[in-house]
Amino acid sequence: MKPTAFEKDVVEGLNASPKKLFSKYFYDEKGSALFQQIMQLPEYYLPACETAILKQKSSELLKELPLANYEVVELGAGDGTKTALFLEALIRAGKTIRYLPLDISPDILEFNRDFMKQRIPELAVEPIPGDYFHTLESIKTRKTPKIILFLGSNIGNFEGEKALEFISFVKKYLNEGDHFLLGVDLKKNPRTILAAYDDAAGITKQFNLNLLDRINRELGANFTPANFDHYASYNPVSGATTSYLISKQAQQVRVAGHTIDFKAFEPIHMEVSQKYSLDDLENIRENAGFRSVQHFTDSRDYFSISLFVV
Ligand code: AVI
Repeated sequence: MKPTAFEKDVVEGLNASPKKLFSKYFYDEKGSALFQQIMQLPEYYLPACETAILKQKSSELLKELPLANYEVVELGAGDGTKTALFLEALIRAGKTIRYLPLDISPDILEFNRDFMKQRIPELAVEPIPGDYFHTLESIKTRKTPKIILFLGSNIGNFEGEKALEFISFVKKYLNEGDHFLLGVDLKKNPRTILAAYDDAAGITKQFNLNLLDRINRELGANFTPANFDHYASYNPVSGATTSYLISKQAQQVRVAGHTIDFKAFEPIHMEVSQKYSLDDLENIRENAGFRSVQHFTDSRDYFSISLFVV
């Protein structure tokens, strides 16, 4: 039988040097529940900052969105709870909107639709399941002006040049006068950032180790998660927060018929969570070919919702 993409990525990643797993595989049922816990952690400031911006800066943001009609397309929409604040502000300003949440998970889209029906009954919701690439293609020919949302610092999990590639890719689906609203975590005190990815309760550690459990469950591997430690680092020059699992000892693990050798203290690269400065975002604007970008930040300038205009 042909190996799944998950099996192929895991086997290739563990045979690479340095070893690597993809953070997109964190989100099985247990991993998604752990991520919900992370979002409640005192150290993980990101969701509270983004919510504060949506609450406090909506009227400023709306001044930049002059039309009466919009389709609001949300990439990786999730449960939509934060987005509701933005959608409500648009409706309060008298705009007619249709909300198109895009997500890989049909379950979360169902939750999102039910949540919106309760919270904003007059809102037209059209969920689109699938990955970004295929679902953006499916809305390409729509004529109503678009606002594309990509919130939650999800752009931070695109490594290196991939973030700019993705933003340039999204831009291809936008016409003159359309907008792209990007939620980005900003460079700040390195200790604040590091604490967000190395919480005292150890939930982020469990979140990383859960991927080893998932590989055990789904690929019949025999990882002993307790033989690995979680290590997060932040590079204040590049703005990259990088998470690793470190093998505590020399060990062998069987994964899908392959034997993987670990040396003592050998790392597995798990995730990058990139942080940006406003200058970095200006460079992205220029390189992706947007006309302008305006930043809406929280009171501590921890996080930005940046509005890119085509
Ligand atoms: C989903 N993403 C934006 C989170 C982040 O901050 O990079 C995932 C995460 N990883 C560890 N904590 C949270």
